[in-house]
Amino acid sequence: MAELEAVLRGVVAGSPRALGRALSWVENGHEAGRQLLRLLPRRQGWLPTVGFTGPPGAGKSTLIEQVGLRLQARGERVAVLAVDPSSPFSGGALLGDRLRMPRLVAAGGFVRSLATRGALGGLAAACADFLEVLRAAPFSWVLVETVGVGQDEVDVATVVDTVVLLQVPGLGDDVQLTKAGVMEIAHVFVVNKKDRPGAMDLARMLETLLPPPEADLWRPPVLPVAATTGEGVEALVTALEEHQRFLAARGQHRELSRQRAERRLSAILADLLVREIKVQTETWQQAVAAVAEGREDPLTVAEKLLQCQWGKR
Ligand SMILES: Nc1nc2c(ncn2[C@@H]2O[C@H](COP(=O)(O)OP(=O)(O)O)[C@@H](O)[C@H]2O)c(=O)[nH]1
Ligand SMILES: [Mg+2]
Repeated sequence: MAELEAVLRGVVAGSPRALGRALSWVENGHEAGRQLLRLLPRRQGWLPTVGFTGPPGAGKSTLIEQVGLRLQARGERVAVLAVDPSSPFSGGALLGDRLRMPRLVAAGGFVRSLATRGALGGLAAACADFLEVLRAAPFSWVLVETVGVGQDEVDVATVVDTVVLLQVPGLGDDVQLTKAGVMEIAHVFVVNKKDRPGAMDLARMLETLLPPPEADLWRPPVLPVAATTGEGVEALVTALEEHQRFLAARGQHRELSRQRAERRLSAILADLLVREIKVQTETWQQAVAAVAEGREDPLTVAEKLLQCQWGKR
């Protein structure tokens, strides 16, 4: 208990050690993590959050460090989370060893990579919990890197305000772009590695895929960037600030918070309910068998299980 209190105090003070501790507890799903989440002070005011997504090797880590450095130089306090939606099999090693942002850490940024194994409510819920920890600390921007592919990218997009989608030339452009649902979630398109051939063509093609500008709707900019040299990064930071201002000016904060609360509650509730029902192993096995053997349809079986569960209360 004394340890929990010390970690709580450390988180609020922004101590990297305490933050590391707190995030590990949450990552591992320990009781200490749940306790911490219950006791964290709720922050007043808005904490801008930006998700960076795109294929492996696109330059997300390189770009995030550059963006972070520029924000720190302006007096902002930056935290970076790299979220690895690892399966129990990959063990979460995908990002851990590769995520190094030495310059950003030297400039006072906080950088941490996390896995989301077995989180109640899935990847988005785990991410939301990590962000909750950071919200109690004195950060002014949070940048999230995802190693997601497909659905994971879309999930993470639901817990951040601004989604940056990285594309790079020469990867088979059509494949990148048509991946279901990924175009739709982006607020800013970055064509990284603009030093490479084909970058400008890719940027022009992206422009043609965007819907025509409409009054009062956010128009995602397409920004050619070279993360390694920093070229174009200033324009990206400006775009991130503009998108944040756009959300604030339209009173979107309240609506975003409401949507997130609804999604988190639904996901956690569904998980809790399933766990509760599965505890009754025999009933559960019978139900699974009934569906597997085609004796009953899954909707009917689910409704029966739910009724039984309610009848017990
Ligand atoms: N030529 C070039 N290489 C880049 C650029 N940005 C990143 N890279 C390189 O691309 C590789 C993958 O970068 P990384 O940031 O780890 O990509 P991530 O997997 O998306 O996080 C590294 O070798 C980077 O140095 C760029 O703008 N131009
Ligand atoms: Mg990376």
